[in-house]
Order: sequence, then C-alpha cells, then structure tokens
Amino acid sequence: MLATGKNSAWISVDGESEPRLAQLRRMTGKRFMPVPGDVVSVLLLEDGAAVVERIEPRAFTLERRAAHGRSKTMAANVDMLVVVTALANPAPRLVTLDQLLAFCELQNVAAVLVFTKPDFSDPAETERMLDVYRELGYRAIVVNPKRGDNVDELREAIRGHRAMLTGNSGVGKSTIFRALGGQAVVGEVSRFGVGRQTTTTARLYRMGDGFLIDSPGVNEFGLGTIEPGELARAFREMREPAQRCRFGDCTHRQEPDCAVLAALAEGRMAASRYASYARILAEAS
Ligand SMILES: Nc1nc2c(ncn2[C@@H]2O[C@H](COP(=O)(O)OP(=O)(O)O)[C@@H](O)[C@H]2O)c(=O)[nH]1
Ligand SMILES: [Mg+2]
Ligand SMILES: [Zn+2]
Repeated sequence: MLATGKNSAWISVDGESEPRLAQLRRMTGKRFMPVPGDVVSVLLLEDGAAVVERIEPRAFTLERRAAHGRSKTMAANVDMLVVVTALANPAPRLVTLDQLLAFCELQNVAAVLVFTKPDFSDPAETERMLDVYRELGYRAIVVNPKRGDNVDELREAIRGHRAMLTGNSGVGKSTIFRALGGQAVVGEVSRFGVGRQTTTTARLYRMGDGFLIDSPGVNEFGLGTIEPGELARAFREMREPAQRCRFGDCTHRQEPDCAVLAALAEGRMAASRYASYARILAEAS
C-alpha cells in the first residue's frame, strides 16, 4: 500500500514499521501507476532498495472526472468515505457533501460525516444541520482536530475500514489525518520527485486491518451522466416518495402530483438536500 509518485512510491512492506521508497518498474505497454490503497508485489533488492513489480487486482477504484472527459483513479480498495465539511471558514458547501453522499449510495461505499471547526460556528445551527443527516441514518460527528475533540469517536467509526478523507480544500482533512496518527512528512512524494509538496500528493496511514488515505482536493467524484430516477435513489429521503409520483419518469422538478415536491413542501425533505439534488441533476444533464 502506498502513496503515488511518478517514478517512485512510498510503500509499506508488511512487517516493517517505516515506509520505504520503491522504484516503479515500467512494464511495457501497460499502465503502471499505483494509487493509494493499492496492494503491490515488491521485490526487495540486496542493497535495501525496493522495486514495485506488480499491482494486485483492485477490488474497487475511486474515479474522479478529469479534463477532456477522462477520469483519474484517485484510490483503490476503499470501502468508506469520510466526508469532511467545515462548519465555517470556509462556509459549508452542502452540495459537495450531498454529492459525495450520493456517490457513496450509488457505489455502495459506507459514509461517515465529519463536521470541523465547531469553534467558529453557532451550536444551535450546527445541531440543526447535523439533524438533517442523522435523521437520514448517517453517522455525523463534530470534530475539532486541532484540539483533539471527538477524534476518538471518529477513530472508532472508521476502525477496520479502508477509508479515505474527502471534502473541499481547507476543511481540515490533513489535520484530522495527523490527529489520528497519520504522519504528514513520511510518504510525501510528489508526482515529480521526492520532497516537493504538490496538490497531487496522497498519503496512506495503516490503522489495524484498515487504512486511512489523505488526499488533497478530493471534493468530487463525478456522478457522470445520471438519470433522475437513479439520482433520486441516491438521496435516501427521496426513495419512498419517488415511487408515488404520478409519472414514472418524474424528474421531481416541476411535474404535477410529484410526491417528492409534496414531501419538500411539507417539510419531510430538507430544502438544502433538495437544492443539492436539483443542482447535481442540472450539472449531470
Ligand atoms: N479552529 C479550528 N481550526 C481547524 C479545525 N480543523 C482544521 N483547522 C484548521 O484549518 C486549516 C486547514 O486545515 P487542513 O487540515 O490543512 O485542511 P485540508 O485542506 O482539508 O487538508 C488549518 O489551519 C487547520 O489548523 C478546527 O476544528 N478548528
Ligand atoms: Mg490537506
Ligand atoms: Zn416526482
């Protein structure tokens, strides 16, 4: 398991506590770019150097939309996203949060919500926002990683999982990573060589059976082109009403006798969640 680099990667070899730098051997005609979470076969040389020979088959990959309609693999073998949102500084962007949750629903990945910077926010407002998600059955934890508040509860929530921190820049992902024991310095390999910090740096910290990945700027996993019906299934509170709309192909935007719009009007769906649904749908079509 490792953090990426273009020609080299930090890997942790079983039985060793310290990661070591390994060369990536290029295999002709084959893409060879390990990502965090990959399990690799390593050849240990006599001089102590390590050569990554093979990437084991990935059970699962997280893809991010890149330029020109291509996608970029961000991580492999992840089974949980830790979706981090700051309560303030920067102000919460709930559409990012809801899109990441929708991604988890569609990909069958577990999700834990973490809200940071409670010291800058109004407690009553925070409770209202958390209630929206707790009522939907999500686990939501308010963490102050700078002071260490509730870090143990988060550790418990991700125990045994292969988790990845996601969320907008500046929300506290790296601070959480360090508070949980992940090291900031070890394993920092840029795509262009050792020692330079770039936005593509990713880090992986082994925690018991699982791991935690800190990867900068991971705020969206594009849902691609998605049908309204499929997106509605990714919003837990829309599943039931969506089955009662008059039209089978209802987009839940302006149709008559739309049970989702009725639920929204009656306060059974949070306005912010519906706004995220409409926004994601507009961007996906
Ligand atoms: N006051 C306060 N600052 C925080 C909290 N969480 C993170 N920070 C600060 O927010 C800034 C951005 O954090 P960082 O971990 O780099 O965010 P990242 O871009 O998501 O990795 C840093 O200066 C942190 O010290 C918090 O709960 N309270
Ligand atoms: Mg960071
Ligand atoms: Zn509808």
